[in-house]
Amino acid sequence: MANPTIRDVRVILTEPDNIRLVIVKIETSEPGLYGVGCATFTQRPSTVVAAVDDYLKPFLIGRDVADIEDIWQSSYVSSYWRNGPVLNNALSGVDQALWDIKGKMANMPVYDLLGGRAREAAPVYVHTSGSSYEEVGDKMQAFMEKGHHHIRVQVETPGYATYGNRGAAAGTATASNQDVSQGPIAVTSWLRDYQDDKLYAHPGGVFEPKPYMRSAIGLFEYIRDRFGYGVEILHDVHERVPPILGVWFAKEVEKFQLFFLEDLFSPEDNEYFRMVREQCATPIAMGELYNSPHEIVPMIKDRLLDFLRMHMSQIGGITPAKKFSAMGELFNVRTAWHGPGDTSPVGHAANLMLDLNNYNFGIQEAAVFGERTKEVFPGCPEVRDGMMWSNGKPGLGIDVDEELAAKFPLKEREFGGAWDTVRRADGSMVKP
Ligand code: GCO
Ligand code: MG
Repeated sequence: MANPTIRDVRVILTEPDNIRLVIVKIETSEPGLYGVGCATFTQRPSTVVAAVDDYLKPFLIGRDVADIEDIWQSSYVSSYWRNGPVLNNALSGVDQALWDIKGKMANMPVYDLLGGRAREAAPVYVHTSGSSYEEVGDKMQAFMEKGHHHIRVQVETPGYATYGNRGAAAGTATASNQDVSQGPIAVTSWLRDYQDDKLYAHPGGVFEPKPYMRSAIGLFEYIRDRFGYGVEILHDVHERVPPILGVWFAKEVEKFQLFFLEDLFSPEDNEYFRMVREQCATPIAMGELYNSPHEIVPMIKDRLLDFLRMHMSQIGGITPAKKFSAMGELFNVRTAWHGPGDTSPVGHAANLMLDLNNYNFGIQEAAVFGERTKEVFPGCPEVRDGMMWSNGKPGLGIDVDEELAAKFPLKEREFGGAWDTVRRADGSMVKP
C-alpha cells in the first residue's frame, strides 16, 4: 500500500506571549494525517515564510512522506547555496513535521523511532537574572525550592547594557553613573549625542567588557559564598568580549566550577577556543549561532567544546541534529540544545526527542512558556522537578491550535524586530 504524500505545506505565524514564533504544518494525502515542525527565526520570520511558500512547497508537493532523509538532502541543495539561517529554518519546519508524521504513522513518539529512551526525562536549566547579586540569589533560591539544580545566572553591570538582564537603558553609562571603581571609561560626547538623537538603529546601550567581567566574577563569588558548590551554575557571555579577554575570563572563573560557560566567543572566533582548551578546564558550551557543518565539525573533531548548543531549527531540524549529536558521542561531547523563549514549544518537543534518546545528553535549556503559548500549543513539554517530560504521545506529541494561534498575529516592531545595537563607550558596535 502506497504511503501518504505531501499535499500541502503551510506556515503558521503566531505571537501569543510577545515572542514571534514560526511553525510549518505539512498536510498529507491521508485525511487527518499531518505534522508540525519548528521554523522559528524570531528576528526574520517573514523571510522563512517566503522560503517555505515560494521554494520548499512547490519542491515538495507530491513527495512520499516516508522519505525524510531524501527530502532533507534534496531540499538542502535545492537552493544550491546552503547552510544559512533562513533556508535552514524553513527546512527544519519541514523536517520536524515529517518526523512528527512518521511517529504518528508508527504510533510511536519520535524518541522511540530513534532507538528508544536513554533516560526517563531530561534535566533542564532555567534562567535567573537581576540588578544585584542578592536578587539573582533570591531567584535561584526560588527555583531550587521547585527542584531545579541547574541554573543560569546573569547580572546587570551597573550603568551598562548587559546581556540577559534588562539592565541599563541605552546611553546611561555616563560619567555620572559609570562603574568608576573599574577606572573611568568616558562615554564619548559624540556617542552620547548620537544616542540622544537616536540617529542609529534602536540603541541597545553601552557595553564595556571589563566592568561586565568583574560584575560576573563578583556574582559567582557571591553565589558560591551563599550556596556553596552543590548547585550547578551556568553563564552566557553572549560573545561580547574581545577574545583574549575571553581567554582570561575562562581561566579566572575556573575556580567557581561552572557547569558551563556559554558563547565565550563569536562563531567567527572559533579558533580562540584552542587557547582556552590549552589553559583551563572551564566547561565550554557553544552553538546557538551555528548554522553550518563547517562551523560545528571542527569544534567536535578537536574537542574544543563540551556542550553542543545548536538551535535545532537553525541547523535544519532533527535530521542534521541527530547526526551532530552522534558525532559528538564519538568525541565525548554532550548535547545542550538551545531552548530559549524563541524556540517554539514544537521546537522544544523536538529537542526533547533527542534529549531522551541520546546517550551523550548534557543538559536541556528550558523556557518558562506563557499561559497563552501553552494554550496555542497543546502538548507543550512539561517541566517538573527540574526535568522536562515527554507525554509519550506519537510523533512529537504536540499540536498547534490554529484558530487560537490566529488570534495572536505578529506585532509590528521597531526596526523590524532586529537585535539590539550594543556599542562600546567609543561608539563601536559590539556583537550581540
Ligand atoms: C540563550 C540565548 C538566547 C538568545 C536568543 C536570541 O542562551 O538562550 O543566548 O537568549 O539571545 O535566543 O534570539
Ligand atoms: Mg546563549
